[in-house]
Amino acid sequence: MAKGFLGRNLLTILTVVGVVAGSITGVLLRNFTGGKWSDRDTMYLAFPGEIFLRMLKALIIPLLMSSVIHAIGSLDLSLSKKIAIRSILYYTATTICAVILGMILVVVIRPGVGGTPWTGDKKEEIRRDVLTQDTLLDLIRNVFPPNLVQACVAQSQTFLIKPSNSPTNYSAPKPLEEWKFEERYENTTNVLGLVTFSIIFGIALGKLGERAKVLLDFFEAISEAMMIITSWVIWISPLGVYFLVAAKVLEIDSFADLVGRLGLYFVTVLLGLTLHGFGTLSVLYFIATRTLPFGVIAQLSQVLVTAFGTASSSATMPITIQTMDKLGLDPRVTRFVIPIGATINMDGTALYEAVAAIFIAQLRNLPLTFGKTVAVCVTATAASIGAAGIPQAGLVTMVMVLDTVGLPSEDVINIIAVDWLLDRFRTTINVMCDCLGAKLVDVLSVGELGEPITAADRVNAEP
Ligand code: DAS
Repeated sequence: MAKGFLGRNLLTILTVVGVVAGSITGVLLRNFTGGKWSDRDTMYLAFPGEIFLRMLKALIIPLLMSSVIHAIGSLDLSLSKKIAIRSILYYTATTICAVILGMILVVVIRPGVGGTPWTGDKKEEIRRDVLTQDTLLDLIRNVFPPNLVQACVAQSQTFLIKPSNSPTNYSAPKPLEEWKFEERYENTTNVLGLVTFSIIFGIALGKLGERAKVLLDFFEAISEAMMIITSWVIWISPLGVYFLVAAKVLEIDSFADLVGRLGLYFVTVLLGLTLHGFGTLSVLYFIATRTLPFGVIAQLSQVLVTAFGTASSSATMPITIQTMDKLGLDPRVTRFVIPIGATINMDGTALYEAVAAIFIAQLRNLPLTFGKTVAVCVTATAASIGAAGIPQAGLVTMVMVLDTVGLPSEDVINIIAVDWLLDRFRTTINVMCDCLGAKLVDVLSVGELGEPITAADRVNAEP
């Protein structure tokens, strides 16, 4: 029993150890040196952690595009356009509601506001200047370009135009003060463009039917390979977290203040997930079916506990589908809604990413205009569509959200200490939302799929 628990939660335990050890190291260094660490020393200390973050960033594009293209391209549109339209409408409505709820809560509760004035911007600039002068470190850094496509473009530019024009440091977004909404929005569009292209390309492949099977298998293989690589990289997180936390403790002005703000951030996300899971989803379910979903939720206990324990929508899927069959849903609906939902419908993740990005901006005392807040929410929605149903996938795409909206992606370290636990809660809401979606579509599709069948009928009917 204990061995099983340890095996299932080893990564979580190691990550917590990494956070605690990093905090102790940072505090000890701070005391022994009287806080006289230069920015260069802090950057060297954070350097292994930055390599970890760059590895995560490099995963985003292949993981995001392959999972969305395969998920959309595998939709069986012949089954019933109505089921597909109802499912996509449900996913869109619940994700938008989640992001708006998250935005309202983090703007009202303001967990990051009033914290120690974050002097990191200047330090960020100094750090980056320091690094670009150290060709050895820069060379190592660029072995892990944060964005493979951007790296390819930049590299091609070095051949096509004067090298001085090519960015020597891909990951240095402008500090928020220099953030022009139009420019950042263009960057946001790039990320959105990736997700939008993937959805449209997936629909086109779906229309090709058998002719596109090989290509869909190709994208499925890429998606699964990227999930394997992501699970490998995530195993480095305890080490990456250790160095990033130690460096951050040295940089910040008040450790106690950051811990307090982190607690308020944790409560904000948890409140949002709870309100969304038992409030918003219930209202949407009632509007569509004139019944409340609490009876259905009560029958999902095994699914929700599995989602919380594994922190993975994909790993929970077999239990989810089996439970939906036991509840008597039409298997044709379940096998349509659940797999797609586990890939592109992640309300918990969308809410968490909107809250986290705005919390990080608040920590830096950087006022977000309405337009910039909208850019954060739009990017958080796109990131949740692209996040895979595996542990801490939301952390991977969080880095993309920060990069896209102009916040230094290293700031993800401010929330990494509690991400392993929030991941479990947001995965539970992700799965709950998928189950309620399947039940809602099943209720609305009664009589439209010809003879209603249950999994039992299907098993009996099979030769
Ligand atoms: N763990 C992801 C899932 O399986 C969610 C996330 O990382 O945000 O749904």
